[in-house]
Amino acid sequence: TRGAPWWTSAVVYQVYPRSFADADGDGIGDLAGIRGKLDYLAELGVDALWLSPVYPSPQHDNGYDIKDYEDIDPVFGDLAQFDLLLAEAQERGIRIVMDLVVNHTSDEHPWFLESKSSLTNPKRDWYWWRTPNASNGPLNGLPNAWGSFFSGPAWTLDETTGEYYLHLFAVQQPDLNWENPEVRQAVYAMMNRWLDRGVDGFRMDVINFIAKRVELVDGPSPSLDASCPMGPQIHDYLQEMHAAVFAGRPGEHLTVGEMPGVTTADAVLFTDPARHEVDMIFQFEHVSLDQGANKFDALPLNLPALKQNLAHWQRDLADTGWNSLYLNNHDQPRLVSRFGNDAEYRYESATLWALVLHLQRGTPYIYQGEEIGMTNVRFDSIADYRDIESLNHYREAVEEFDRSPASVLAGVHAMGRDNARTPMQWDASPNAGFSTGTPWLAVNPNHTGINVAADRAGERSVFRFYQELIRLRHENPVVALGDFGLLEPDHEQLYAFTRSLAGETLLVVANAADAPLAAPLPAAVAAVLTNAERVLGNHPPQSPVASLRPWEATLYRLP
Ligand code: TEU
Repeated sequence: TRGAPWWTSAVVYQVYPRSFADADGDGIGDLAGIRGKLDYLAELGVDALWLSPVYPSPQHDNGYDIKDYEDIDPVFGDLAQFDLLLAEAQERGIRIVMDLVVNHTSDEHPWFLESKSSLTNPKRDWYWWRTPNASNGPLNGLPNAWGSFFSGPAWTLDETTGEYYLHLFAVQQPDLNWENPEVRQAVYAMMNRWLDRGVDGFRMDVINFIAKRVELVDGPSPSLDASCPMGPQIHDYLQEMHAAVFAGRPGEHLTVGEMPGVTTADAVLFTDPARHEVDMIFQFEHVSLDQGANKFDALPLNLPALKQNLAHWQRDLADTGWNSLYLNNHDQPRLVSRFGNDAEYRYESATLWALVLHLQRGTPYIYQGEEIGMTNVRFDSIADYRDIESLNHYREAVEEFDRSPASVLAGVHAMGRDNARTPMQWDASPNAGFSTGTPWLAVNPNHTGINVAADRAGERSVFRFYQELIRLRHENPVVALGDFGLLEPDHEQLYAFTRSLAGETLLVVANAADAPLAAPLPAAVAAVLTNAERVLGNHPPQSPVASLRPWEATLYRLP
């Protein structure tokens, strides 16, 4: 891997600060809490932390609604605390990647307060303002038919000036107008200040949405579901950002752009190093396969579809570009509940998906708690939930569409974002060792059995399995850079693939099902298994390999 950027052999760990560790006992996680867990993260072996937003915010969307890009929200600490965290992480060889949320600000950001104050304010054009639609058609005054991602229209009328502003997300998250060069320069200057402070990069929230298809904004447009708002000028913006922020700066910073709705062809353009846009993106195709009409409409997992989709990303970005690898984050259900069996085979299925993901080519992201196999939660009442997306969806579905509360709650159980946001389970004590106060979102009752202390003390440990995977990536160029080849793409329960580099080949063989996979294994897999050396697995070794046990996953090195 000599010459390749550091992140090609690295693993990133996502911290959701609100839910990670609470040092001051107010029930909300904080920077001091994260600092207290740096030794834990160093033991796990991760190379970088991505911190979900810690900037001052009214917290309508847990910090993705920022009112000051230059400071730390008092609920998390202050800039001095931040500098300490940065220094102590970097001392341990752990880099810090910040969340950059610049598609929108909070409606309490001074930029927006100025912008909305009058039609002639110098910052009026920093956001998307439109006059009410004159026709009395179905839009009923709305400038276009876009719906927001958090239910309801993407436009809200502001009384002060009688115009609508655009918000792809919550009413409290007005979209910045990147067509205005002043907006772009203000963002670049802010990014430069964080880099000067010493941070190692940015995860860029819905960054492809900063460029809007202006003809859709102003046209008799389809709803947002039918078409991605991303405009073609996105490439110009990202190249301009690169030149203004990263070019000429010493050190290698990591940039990962979150990009809903993009294809592999888009991704090649975004991540081609020669184009200087971003290092990698978070794509959404593989986490949309089990969603029906909307994201709360959960469908059963179709394994061939999932592995073919991920293989398609592996293939299309093999020569140019780079993949990120993730199966969950703060917006997605827990992977062991969604793709595995979080009851009877929790250890086996958590480690199977870990092996399958970490052995692909790209940079793996671990979401906090994934490394101990944390699961989804099922609160009995919608009153126990905090996520704005789930709450808005519930209200709309029950009150406007007359759906039964039980069926809507079932969707939230399966797909809601609070599944990922319950506090980190450190031990079996009443608040799971997360806080001495009352947690802002209740801990998952299963923390008495599923927690860091229990996992690490156990004979089988998800944490130790992740440690092994991280070590393998650090030490083996074939894991970081090898070519990917999917075997048996149509098989309903076998997930098998090879990685090869410079004459060395690794083989992953996994049975992603509760049922055993009876011998003989498909010929393509059986043939390469002969004489293979077992490197890592989640079941005791068997020799010769006969039928695969439930959720059995093994990594082999081929002779
Ligand atoms: O998410 C963008 C996004 O499109 C989705 O993942 C979103 O969370 C939603 O579930 C769509 O149905 C990013 C952040 O990751 C998310 O936490 C924020 O709420 C959102 O942007 C707005 O900033």
